[in-house]
Amino acid sequence: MLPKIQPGDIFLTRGESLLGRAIRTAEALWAPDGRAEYNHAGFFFCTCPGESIEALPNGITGRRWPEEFRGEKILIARHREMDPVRFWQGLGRIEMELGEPYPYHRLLLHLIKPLAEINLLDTYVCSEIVQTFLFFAGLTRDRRGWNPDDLEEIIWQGDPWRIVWGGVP
Ligand SMILES: [Ca+2]
Repeated sequence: MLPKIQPGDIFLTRGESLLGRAIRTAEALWAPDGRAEYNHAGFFFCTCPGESIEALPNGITGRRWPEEFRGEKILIARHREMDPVRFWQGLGRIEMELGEPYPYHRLLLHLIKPLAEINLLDTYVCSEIVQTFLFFAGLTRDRRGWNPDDLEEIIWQGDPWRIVWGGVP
């Protein structure tokens, strides 16, 4: 049974492309547990049908849940304090990024994690889109560049995060 998505739910996905595998390998180098399950992140902005906002290879755009996620391992999580006001505050900032190209150069910075904590151009890889959304929603104060594994580690710490769904749709 697939979950009912709420605006502001965030997700992590695992892709088997060469790039996805390369990202997980780089993440694992810096991971506290030495492994990385997911290489991509985004959030949902609408309930039914679920529509996402993500930094994808064709730019900052969206996909439709669950059709366009089929075959990908996904973990969906919800912050206890996400509400309509916070959601619109976060989305208001991310709307400025829609249609922007994918910042491939920042993937290189993420190879050396401390460098990824510097973001002079204000461009975002996938997990940084989620992080910026949460920052402007007032749900994190951390502005150092997160990768998808950082996000997973945060989610598994539990409250205020709760897993909504995990699996392969
Ligand atoms: Ca990990």
